[in-house]
Amino acid sequence: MRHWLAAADGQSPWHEASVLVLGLGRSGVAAADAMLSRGASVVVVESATSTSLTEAGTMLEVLGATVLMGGDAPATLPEGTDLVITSPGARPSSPLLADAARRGVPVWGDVELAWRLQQPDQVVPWLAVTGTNGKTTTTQMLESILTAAGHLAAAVGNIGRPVLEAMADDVTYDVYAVELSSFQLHWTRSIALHSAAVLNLEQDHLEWYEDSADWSEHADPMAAYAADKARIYSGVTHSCVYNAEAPATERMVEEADVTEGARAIGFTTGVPAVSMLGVVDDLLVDRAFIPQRRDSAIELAKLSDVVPYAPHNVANALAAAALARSFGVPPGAVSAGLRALTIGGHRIQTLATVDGVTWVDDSKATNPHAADSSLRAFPHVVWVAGGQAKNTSFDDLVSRHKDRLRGAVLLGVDREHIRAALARHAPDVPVIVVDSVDDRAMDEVVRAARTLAQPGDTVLLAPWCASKDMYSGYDARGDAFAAAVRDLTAGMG
Ligand code: UMA
Repeated sequence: MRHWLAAADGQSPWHEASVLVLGLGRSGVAAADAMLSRGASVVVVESATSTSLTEAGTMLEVLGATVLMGGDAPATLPEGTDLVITSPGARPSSPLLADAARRGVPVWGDVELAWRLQQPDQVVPWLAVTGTNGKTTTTQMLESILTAAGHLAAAVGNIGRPVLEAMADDVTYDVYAVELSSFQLHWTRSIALHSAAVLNLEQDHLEWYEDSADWSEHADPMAAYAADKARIYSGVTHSCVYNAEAPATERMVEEADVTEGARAIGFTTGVPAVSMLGVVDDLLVDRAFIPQRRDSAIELAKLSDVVPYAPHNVANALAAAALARSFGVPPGAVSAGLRALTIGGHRIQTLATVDGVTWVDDSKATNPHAADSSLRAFPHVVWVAGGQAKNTSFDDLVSRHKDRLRGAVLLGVDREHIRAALARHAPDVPVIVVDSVDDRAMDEVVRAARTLAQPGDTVLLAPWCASKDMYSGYDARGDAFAAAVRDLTAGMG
């Protein structure tokens, strides 16, 4: 291993390094490109094959990489590998990463590489967001607020655009709004961000962590997942933003090794204490970033500026505002930024109200906590759920929401798990299980939901589960739901 790698940065002699990049997705391509442009010798390994992967591989070969795909992908590290840069989806127990661990070869994620490469001469402040739910929305809100304040900001990370890609842009950004997943945080080593927020901590992605006993100091998958989330606070220089209504996030701040002088800033959908942002009457207020915080607060925005309005979105807006205020954004930019934002589809999106029944697409609710937030927003619900449950448990939330359920329609590979939880905790709620898995399944789901709904009810697609058992992603699932609702309601109303 190169002796300089432990402290490597943008000025290190990368031309001496042999780097293996695992995965040819968006992060892998950005990482390979960054390493090639600095003169490193790069091997890219990709276990899958497809036309788009072949195209990406060919492009990197032209730039000088060796690309090993499909059947050519090795299960052990090529001799002489100094460093592995992994894609977030690759699990620590995958053969190459396990081999790297055995041989003591460092493994970083693309986020760690980006952090190091911008040191020490092109440092753009990072305001980062993690949490089980709301990350993408909060990052979008943050970017919008920063833009409203006149900053040149880029929304990067898990939101879809690797930080390395933005670093290669022709412009130099004032600040990055960075969404970080637990997978990305797992492979960080040296990050010390300007400010960071953990929005909440609930069960998700436990399949990634199911063998954590083999590669982490936490044998319990949930503890390993939480420990990765908590890494975001490591070394923070300005503000560690936590959810005052989620004690696990506050504990992460208490236990974090931050830079001296960094502050803990809470957010709450109730009245804020000192050093918090919160809600008073119909206003979002700041009692943290003003000199008079002991006895007063200032207005940042109105509740009606938060679109779509739902309690968890108010929490997201407060977290985004806290990060922006930590960066010095003036109060007026918070309301302007929130108002300017158009949130992506499939997030509590109202599709239609016909014959008194409202149809809502929250296909993005892919885990129990997101489904919980979604269900909370409506008093009487015909709940459409199912897909891949990712080892999460349905019991708590089913019993919490049983009184608001008019009925449930279940689909997807783990539908029987949800049916069993409903039978245990809400035996009086009528349930229709759709066994079809083809293109017409969603039509059946929507027709079934209509038979259960009464005027005033909401039919809510909040699946609790990932979608890949039946669809290419949550967006395709939401589109199928919206199309089926359109077909059903076309002649009604
Ligand atoms: N691969 C291997 N070997 C392995 C594992 C993976 O060769 O052992 C290959 C796969 O075949 C694939 C490639 O690696 O072709 C890339 O895999 P990837 O999905 O990990 O990475 P990217 O395409 O670079 O996308 C990643 C994030 N994906 C995941 O975390 C799974 C994207 O988040 C992110 O937007 C992107 O980087 C840019 O930062 C997506 C996501 O689903 C949206 N994130 C999860 C979530 O939000 O819940 C965490």
